[in-house]
Amino acid sequence: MAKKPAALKSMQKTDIVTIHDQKMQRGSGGELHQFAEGDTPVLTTAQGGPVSDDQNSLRIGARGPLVVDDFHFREKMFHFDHERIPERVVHARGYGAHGYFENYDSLAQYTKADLFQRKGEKTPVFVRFSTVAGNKGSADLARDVRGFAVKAYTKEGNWDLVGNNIPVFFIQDAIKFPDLIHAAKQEPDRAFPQAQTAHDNFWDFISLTPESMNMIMWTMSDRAIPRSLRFMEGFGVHTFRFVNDKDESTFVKFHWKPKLGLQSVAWNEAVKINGADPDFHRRDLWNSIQSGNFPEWELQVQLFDQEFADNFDFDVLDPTKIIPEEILPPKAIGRMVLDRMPDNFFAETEQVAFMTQNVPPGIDFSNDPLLQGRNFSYLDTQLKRLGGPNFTHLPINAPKCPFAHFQQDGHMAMRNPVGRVNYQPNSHGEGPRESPTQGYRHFPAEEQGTKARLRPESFADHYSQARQFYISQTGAEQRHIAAALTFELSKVEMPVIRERMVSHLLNIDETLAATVAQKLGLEAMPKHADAAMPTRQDLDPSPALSIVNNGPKRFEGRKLGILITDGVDVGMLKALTDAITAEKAVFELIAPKVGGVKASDASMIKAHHMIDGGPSVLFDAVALLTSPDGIDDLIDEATARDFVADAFQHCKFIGYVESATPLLQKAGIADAIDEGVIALPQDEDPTDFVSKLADLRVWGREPSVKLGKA
Ligand code: HDE
Repeated sequence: MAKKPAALKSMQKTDIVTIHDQKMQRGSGGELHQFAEGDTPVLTTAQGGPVSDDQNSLRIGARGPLVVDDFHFREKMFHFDHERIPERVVHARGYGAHGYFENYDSLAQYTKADLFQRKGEKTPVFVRFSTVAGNKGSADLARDVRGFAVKAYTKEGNWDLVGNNIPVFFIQDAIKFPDLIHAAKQEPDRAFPQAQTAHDNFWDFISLTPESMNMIMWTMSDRAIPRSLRFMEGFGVHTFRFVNDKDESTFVKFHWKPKLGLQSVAWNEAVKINGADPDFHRRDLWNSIQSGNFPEWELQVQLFDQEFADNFDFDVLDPTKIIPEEILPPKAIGRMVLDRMPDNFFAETEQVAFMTQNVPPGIDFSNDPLLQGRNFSYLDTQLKRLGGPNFTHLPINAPKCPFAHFQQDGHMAMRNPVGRVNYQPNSHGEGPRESPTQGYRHFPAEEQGTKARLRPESFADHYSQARQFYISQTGAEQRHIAAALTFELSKVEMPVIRERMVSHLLNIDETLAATVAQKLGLEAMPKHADAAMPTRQDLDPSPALSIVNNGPKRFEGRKLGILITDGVDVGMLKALTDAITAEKAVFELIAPKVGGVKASDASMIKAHHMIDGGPSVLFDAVALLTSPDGIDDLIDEATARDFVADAFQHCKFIGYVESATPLLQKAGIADAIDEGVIALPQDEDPTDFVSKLADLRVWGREPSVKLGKA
């Protein structure tokens, strides 16, 4: 017979033992149970029964089999086995926060929607940001569109504006959505690549779908690798309608503009962030809200009438097109502030159900065929994901205004009607009745036509706005688009797909096509893709489309990484961190050891990261505050060299004290010092350095880095 384990023997000797740091008390039968001390609640089953032992399952003899009487074990395991619900078929990975929308002024002229009637009125909101293609556990910095879904709990029911961070979409008809998403996600036989469009199926579908070309310019741009969820725009994409109390309609497009401006990362940086911190965007939103730096967006609308729509170059119902802001300037109508994280991720962020068809009186749909298809899909998907028709009973989905209806029963019904009457009309004089005056009235648009499967002629120009987007970018941004296309297509194994894509690029911009073809090593230039309509060369660039041109010119909300060693000059460190804080930015300290360093005045300064865990990709700019003695701890560290070399390669500002020069040499940049590599002389105020950080990046450095001149 095998010997009893020592731990078991010792347990039998005492009445109170500690297991996994918990005090356990022996019951009358010798069993162990929770030691309920003071007001520590006694652990119970889901049925409320007190639990005596949650560490050991019921068994026959110390080393014998488990027994089925153990209802506590059975219930605990049953519940665990059913903890997961299906992840969203798209936008599976997301992160949400609560906040409010504050209306600037009455919009009664355009809409009767209650939330827009009164100046200063605040409406609670819940926002969920997401990537599209990746699974729930995928990394935040995938090259992808970001979802930007806002649920406003208005006094007349929930309004869901389920948008993206890009104002156009891949397809013009919802019936293509399953194909698009099948092609974008992992290939069905091999189940990879995860959270990436860099594979044959995606580019095959795209290259056979010319209507996607405008969107492709956007997704290959830096918009698809945002630096922070706080630094990206949101768009309702489709044309909607505002309807006022006279039943007059105005077309409207919705745009969220981040107060802290737009910013993205470099592709090489994104790849490294995904390794260093796959939760980079989540952590950033969590940290900023928890520390009281509440992200804010302004809601702007483009308002237009039928006459504008009739005269605009493109069809306003076509979701692959924008209306340039220079042609129709947006009007700011309110602001949204996110100021509270959910108490529980699953209950709120995972279970929130956004539906485009949730609109209050005063907001209506247009005939955009993508929007109309979405209005069908979103209700359907909630049933599958949340398991029944009562998902509106979940607190995150329930309206915050009074509501009354006769829907009843179904799985997990939690709010149940009382009394006899569950229908209307009724003779009891009880229960709610519809209200023709207060109730939602669809805009009485006159529609006519032949029932058929068709695509309007007015949707046929697939290249002109793609070109307009491309020519609106700065040189650096255009380089990034070419590099992204080359990278993605380099992962495509079928040469015919690469060639077909280049044939589309020829219709957008010949130089772009030539660059990509050359970088891919295409043997010969393909012919231009057949186009239903010639590309208009006369569309003016739209400066609003460039991120770099519209940079915030402030460091506010960004993060400086300060590399310190033993002997760091405390005076300088304090001056630098004070200047950063005054800028409403944040800083983190990186040191050879996370325990910290011994500073010039012999005080101990704790670090946020050890050098291996705090690569420079996690920061917007870096400062090297070494000391002549301390530099020895870093000089032979590959991670310290990468810290500096990456910051340089990613075109970041680098501040350095003289003793850090050997590190610049190791990183190979000592001879490539430019306006972004800034000496921080002893006893000089670092405010100048901090004010230069407002430019965010030194994109002019990029070509020299690429050519390996550094
Ligand atoms: Fe979605 N989309 N979508 N989509 N979408 C979903 O709904 C769908 C489209 C967007 O954080 C699903 O609850 C169709 C455009 C966001 O919970 C599903 C079509 C835009 C989110 C669905 C589109 C979006 C979704 C999956 C083509 C930007 C995440 C889970 C007609 C304007 C919301 C869910 C969240 C989610 C269908 C196209 C944005 C299946 C059929 C265009 C932000 O219903």
